[in-house]
Amino acid sequence: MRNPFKESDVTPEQVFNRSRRELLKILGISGAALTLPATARAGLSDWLTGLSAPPSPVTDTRPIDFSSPAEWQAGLPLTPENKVEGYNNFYEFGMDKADPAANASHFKTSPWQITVDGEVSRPVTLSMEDIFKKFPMEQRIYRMRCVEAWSMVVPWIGFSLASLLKLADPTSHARYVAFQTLYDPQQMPGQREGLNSAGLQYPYVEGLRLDEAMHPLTLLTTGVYGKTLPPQNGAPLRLIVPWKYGFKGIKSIVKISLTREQPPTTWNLLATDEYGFYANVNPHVDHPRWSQATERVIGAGGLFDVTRQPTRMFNGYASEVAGLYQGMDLRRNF
Ligand SMILES: Nc1nc2c(c(=O)[nH]1)N[C@H]1C(S)=C(S)[C@@H](COP(=O)(O)O)O[C@H]1N2
Ligand SMILES: [Mo]
Repeated sequence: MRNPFKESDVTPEQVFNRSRRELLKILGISGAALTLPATARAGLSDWLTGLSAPPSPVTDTRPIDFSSPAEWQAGLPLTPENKVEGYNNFYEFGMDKADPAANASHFKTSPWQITVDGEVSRPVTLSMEDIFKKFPMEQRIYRMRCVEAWSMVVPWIGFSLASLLKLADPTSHARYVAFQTLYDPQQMPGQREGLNSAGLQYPYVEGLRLDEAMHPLTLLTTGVYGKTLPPQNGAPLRLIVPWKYGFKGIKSIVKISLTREQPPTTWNLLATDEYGFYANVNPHVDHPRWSQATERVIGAGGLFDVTRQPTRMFNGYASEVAGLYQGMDLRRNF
């Protein structure tokens, strides 16, 4: 597969001198396409805005103590820090890749509490201070693959979600885990804008099957690049499930509920045919509007760096997680 837009159609000069709207015209995107929901434009705005993400603004991150277990240090070239922290999806803070870094810098992440409830024998509410006291932090270098067909390699810091769930002690009825982002329209402009924020319903919600949630790779993430998460990356606590598309990695979590039934998930609520509950990275199952066979590598390059690589089954984690889906039709359970 190739990039849907011909680089030869646009020169760097044009890119820097023209408005986005004009650029869309050059690229042959009609006026009608501009009124499509953001989901339909995701790949496009991605291409237009992300490749030269500016350095991220300074936020009040602080260093974290962590170990670096050898098994998680995958010898992969890291995506530069300014891209990880300047090229984001966090629709509560805007729809373009540079918006979250620009708009979330004053997001108040302290004090912060997270509650684990539902089908558990010991519901718990923890502050971030409790979290750092109770759970030793580990650096884990994971591949990250967005459903929009771009990818990064990120040195996250966090701990296995399983340790937190064990603390709450799921009952025998627990089959799924539901996650919820903070709902605070005062702080999160996207939550005030309704349809202007891609039509997503807020708070952002996500979910996993209990066995997926208990898998050692599933990371509750508190930091990146040696320090606490910047707001645009989902401070102070977000989920990372490296074998699934990035949208499963819900940010700024305040609530985790163990449930009997499969919980609703934000992108699935918006477009059921396009974003499934499982969202396992799979090069053989295309998105209805684009191929998932390859991915654009977000690297150190500039605007016209369009390095692509093949996408791997389960994002390269098949030997660890394929067993979770034995006997399942992955085309139906996309
Ligand atoms: N609450 C919330 N969580 C979210 C999103 C969002 O818009 N809101 N975007 C998701 C998507 S589509 C991706 S690819 C990742 C991006 O994470 P990053 O910006 O840290 O790379 O966050 C996910 N988590
Ligand atoms: Mo994404």
